[in-house]
Amino acid sequence: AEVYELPDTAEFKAEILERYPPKLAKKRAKQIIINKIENDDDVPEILANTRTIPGIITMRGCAYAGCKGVVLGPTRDILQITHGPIGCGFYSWLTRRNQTKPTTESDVNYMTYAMSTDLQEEEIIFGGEKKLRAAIDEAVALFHPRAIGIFATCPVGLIGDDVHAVARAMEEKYPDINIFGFSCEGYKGVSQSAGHHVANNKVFTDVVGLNDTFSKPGKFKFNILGEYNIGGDAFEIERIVADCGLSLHSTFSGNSTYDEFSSAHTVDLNVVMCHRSINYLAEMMEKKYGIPWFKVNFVGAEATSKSLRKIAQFYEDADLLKKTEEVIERELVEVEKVRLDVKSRCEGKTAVLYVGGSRAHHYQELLREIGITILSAGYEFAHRDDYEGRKVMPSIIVDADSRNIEELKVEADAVRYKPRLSEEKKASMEADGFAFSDYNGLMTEMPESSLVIDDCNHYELEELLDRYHPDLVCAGIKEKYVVQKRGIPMKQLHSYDYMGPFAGYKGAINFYKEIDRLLNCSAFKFTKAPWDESPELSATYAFN
Ligand code: CFM
Ligand code: HCA
Repeated sequence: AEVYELPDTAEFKAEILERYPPKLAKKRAKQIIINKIENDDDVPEILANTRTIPGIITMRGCAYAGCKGVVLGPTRDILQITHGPIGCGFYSWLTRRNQTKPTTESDVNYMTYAMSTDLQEEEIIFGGEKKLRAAIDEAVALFHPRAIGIFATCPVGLIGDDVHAVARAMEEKYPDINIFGFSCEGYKGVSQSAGHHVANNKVFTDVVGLNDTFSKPGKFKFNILGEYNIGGDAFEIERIVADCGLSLHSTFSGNSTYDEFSSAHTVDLNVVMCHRSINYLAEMMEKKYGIPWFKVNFVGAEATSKSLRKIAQFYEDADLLKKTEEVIERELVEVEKVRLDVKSRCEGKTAVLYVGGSRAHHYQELLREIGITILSAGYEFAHRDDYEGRKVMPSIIVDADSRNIEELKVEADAVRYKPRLSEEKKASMEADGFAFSDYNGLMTEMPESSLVIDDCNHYELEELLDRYHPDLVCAGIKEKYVVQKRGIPMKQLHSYDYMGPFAGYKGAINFYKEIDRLLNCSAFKFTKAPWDESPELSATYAFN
């Protein structure tokens, strides 16, 4: 890893903690970590995936967001009904910028609708199941969908509506429609992360495996798990893998359809892009259907090439390997031209990143490619394995908010689903150096003495900006204007600020150019924060 000694990190940490009440300080002390990489990628332990202390301005979202917005949201022909007050459905209405492209076989697209039961006080008092049944009747009459997902919000859980009972009853009424509910009340767990898990479990039990016949042309069939087509990322990945000669069956869930999900068990391989949101499904599909999986990363030009090579190596096919190398060589010509040009203007600049559960790590690759140093980074809701890497890898299936795969009783059906790779074959591939569990965490790849901050809050972010003056901040919409008003360019790594794709080769080019524009735009230097001009606007913290 790169060596960059961020100065006075211990003092900085102590100053932050000093101003917190003792209990909070004790907790945050375990979540603000000064990075240190010892032998064999051993990094310090970090506290993650725990409750945010109430009153803190967190960057996190809720379980409903993780389930409905993140995992199910990007699939176009599962009709999705938010059971709750209208705000939840409204605020998750395409704000994530997950895109889709209906095809001639499947021209249905419900994604542009925000469907909700719009609960009112009356239902909060007397129950909302009747209104949910009516909403399903109405949706069926209007659209006659193949599948309907129902998403529970906080008040629904509090009043005790049973979305699963409603789903079962309505499925009896409409036997040709697959209707399933998600107990993804916002308060479940501590963040979006619990919602991912709820979504994975239900998609696995109620959708995957239902269709043995749907298939796509081509050899080398595989699924990409954890790619959500934000700003068109999946379109770019689809382009590249098709050029290599691979047959992408289903993306969970960017640019996807119900047929692709229900037949996803028919492929040879799953690759996992965002491990945090979908590792559960990869594990369960391996267990039940014998489909091997490994991690890939299509963010960053080098990472993309590495991932393509690994997929090609998995199939052990000479033509595929040759074609893959040709695609890499062809694509890198333009990438390198732009990269070197941009690097000449960005080299030596610094950045901090606080994003979700995998991008704070993935995007470091792209920034490093243009010579930018990462001073600090952290996730909103990742777990320890996402930070510390393979050291804590086994925890992924028995973590805090999991009903683990044993409980789901996914006994392998050895007759119908023969493992794609025999134990012996897998072992011999591993002996030859093929790493199925090649898994690095964010900390193992960050500079020595950089600051790793879990569930970073607005107070800490502002202190950090004052102290270390990074040239660039990467985070989400809640952070954007606080940062830009200070005259620091800010790039949203969730929605990409109306741009994209940023994945794959064309994505890398888009990203380099955008960061170049941001870092070398003089407008930011003329910005004066409103609270500097009118001191009465500056925040006074309760614990001052
Ligand atoms: Fe995975 Fe995501 Fe992320 Fe995520 Fe998210 Fe997202 Fe994210 Mo926003 S699934 S963990 S829950 S890569 S929505 S596409 S950008 S926080 S880093
Ligand atoms: C979510 C979705 C989100 C929010 C982005 C942001 C996304 O977690 O509810 O805070 O800017 O990517 O759209 O992560």
